[in-house]
Amino acid sequence: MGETKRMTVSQALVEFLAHQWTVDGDIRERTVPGMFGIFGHGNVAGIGQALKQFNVEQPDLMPYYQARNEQAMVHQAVGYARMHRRRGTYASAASVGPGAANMLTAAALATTNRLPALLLPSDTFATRVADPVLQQLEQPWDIGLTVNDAFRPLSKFFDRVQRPEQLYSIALAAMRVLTDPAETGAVTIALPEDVQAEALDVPVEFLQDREWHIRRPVPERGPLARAVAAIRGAKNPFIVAGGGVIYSAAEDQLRALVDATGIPVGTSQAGGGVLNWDHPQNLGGVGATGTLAANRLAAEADVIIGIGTRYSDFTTASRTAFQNPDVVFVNVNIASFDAYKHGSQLPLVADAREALSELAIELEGFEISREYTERIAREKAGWDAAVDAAFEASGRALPGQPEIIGAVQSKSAPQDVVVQAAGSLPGDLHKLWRVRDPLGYHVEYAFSCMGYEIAGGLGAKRGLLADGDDRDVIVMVGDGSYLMLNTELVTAVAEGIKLIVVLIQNHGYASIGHLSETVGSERFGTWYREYDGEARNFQGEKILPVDLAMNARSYGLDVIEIEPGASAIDDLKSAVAQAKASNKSTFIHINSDPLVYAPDGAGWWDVPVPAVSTLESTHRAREVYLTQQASQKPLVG
Ligand SMILES: Cc1ncc(C[n+]2csc(CCOP(=O)(O)OP(=O)(O)O)c2C)c(N)n1
Ligand SMILES: [Mg+2]
Repeated sequence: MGETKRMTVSQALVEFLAHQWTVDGDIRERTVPGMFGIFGHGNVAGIGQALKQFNVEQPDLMPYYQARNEQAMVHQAVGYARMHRRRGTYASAASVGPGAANMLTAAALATTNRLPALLLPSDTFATRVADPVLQQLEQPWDIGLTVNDAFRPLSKFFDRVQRPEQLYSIALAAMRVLTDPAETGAVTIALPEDVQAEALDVPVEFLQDREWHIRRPVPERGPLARAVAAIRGAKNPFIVAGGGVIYSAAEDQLRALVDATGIPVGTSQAGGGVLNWDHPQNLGGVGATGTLAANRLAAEADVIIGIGTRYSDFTTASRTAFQNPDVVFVNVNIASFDAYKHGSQLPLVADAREALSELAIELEGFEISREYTERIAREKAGWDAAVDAAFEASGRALPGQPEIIGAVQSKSAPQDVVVQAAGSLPGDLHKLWRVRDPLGYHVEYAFSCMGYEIAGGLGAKRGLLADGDDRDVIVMVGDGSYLMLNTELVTAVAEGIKLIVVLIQNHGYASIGHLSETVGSERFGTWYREYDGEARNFQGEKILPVDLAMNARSYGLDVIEIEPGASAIDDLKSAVAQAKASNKSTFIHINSDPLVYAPDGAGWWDVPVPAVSTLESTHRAREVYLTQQASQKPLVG
């Protein structure tokens, strides 16, 4: 046996993680540049001691960061990973039981978004000598089961270090999945608290620098030839670009292809930024929250070229977006699961950048017709005018969300990053936000998790700062999401990390309220109002005395409150400019009218309406639902 070092499992794991490097072409960076930890029993001694020891001996080895909630640790890791195009992410260490369980939501978010996050939940004793310990889940039918088993369905990799010697194989397998573009997501290593503190003789080889080269598989020749033949035979092809284009850093290759061929592009939420908003071929968002321009052309297209998209129901408008009866799908995706969606017979299982380069070569000389080009220009101009109109200040005391977005957009710099996740903002941003940078549009809409906004935004800012990039992160957040998880503002203050937060106060759920109305449930439970004891609901007039500006001020942020009135939009513009000029975090509070909507993009979202009901509103909604459902294409693939 070669040289060894006597250390605990935790010390070995931390030192191992510090020596992992992701390599992508010329870029080489730490795969795990730091670790979050909220300590309790389970990790205060094991991982906590290891971090302390390294903090004393080699402070740069594994920087430690605090968070206020375990869920928010993982959101930050995901925000960072997205800004680094999946090359790096943080580890998140939690104590046993509730600390670990708090990470479940965020694990699902990472996996759903195909973004890497390394989770280190502590487990109860492997020896079970002191069972049941504080916070241990006891299941009489399986005594070995712990809270951490709930990570299994949420993780792309899960294992538990039951014996110290297992660390090597588990750590290596975890890193492979974390850095594999087709498999990445939540990677969970459960660490029993006794094992964390046990010693072993670690081969020095395990602790040396190790490189993980991002795989970029090229398309196979046969599938490529078939895809090219289909595209060459197309009259009106249409590209659906997703997050895979950005993670693969394939924007230049996409632009080259559409410049040469004229094929128009619609983007998913994760694909926002693949082309500048004003590129003539960029029709903006496609699907349920898409633009009229993209949705009209997607509906008629004979060949859909999906690139790095999961084809979520929002992207496909619940399988109503592609109405050409003869439509075929060419799907470029590194994950075969996605490449075969829509029953595609033309899958290209490949890296987006490699596939786009090959397609550009093979499609040389192919161009869409003049007629189609003119149609694209017309539809785009029509939508651009609709956005201009939506951005115009209305002068009403309570501005609508579209004009608020317009004001924020007008004062943000082209490279600034807008962060959002849930509520009515993702849909409005998808339609309206004019993306001017590949990383400028950060809307988490795979899991659409309320509470991601501030934590994810902080992670995104960390990602920028790690590269010495000082552009602003602008978190736009609704009152509902804010109330669900806002405490990472304290973390931002503690580390002096600058965020700009625009809080849109509309006293409830504009999004689900509108949805509730369209499905016949009359906004039940979607307002934040004083409880009406007689009616036994929260539907009354009395809004709550909650003051979220004061809340943010209490955390130590600079706060700007926009007073309702004719000048609210101008005041908002000045506030954003002031926030940008500051080097501290600023919280901008604005009241908004939840009943003002963005222009219609003719997208549909399938949300089932009850088949029988005693309510007239539900009957009416059911009738509309059945008509819309009729255009849904049956599930194939
Ligand atoms: C954790 C979580 N719970 C529930 C939902 C369902 N949901 C989506 S949007 C929304 C309301 C969001 O309210 P707010 O942040 O105020 O935004 P608004 O709709 O007013 O724009 C809810 C409850 C969700 N997306 N995430
Ligand atoms: Mg709201």
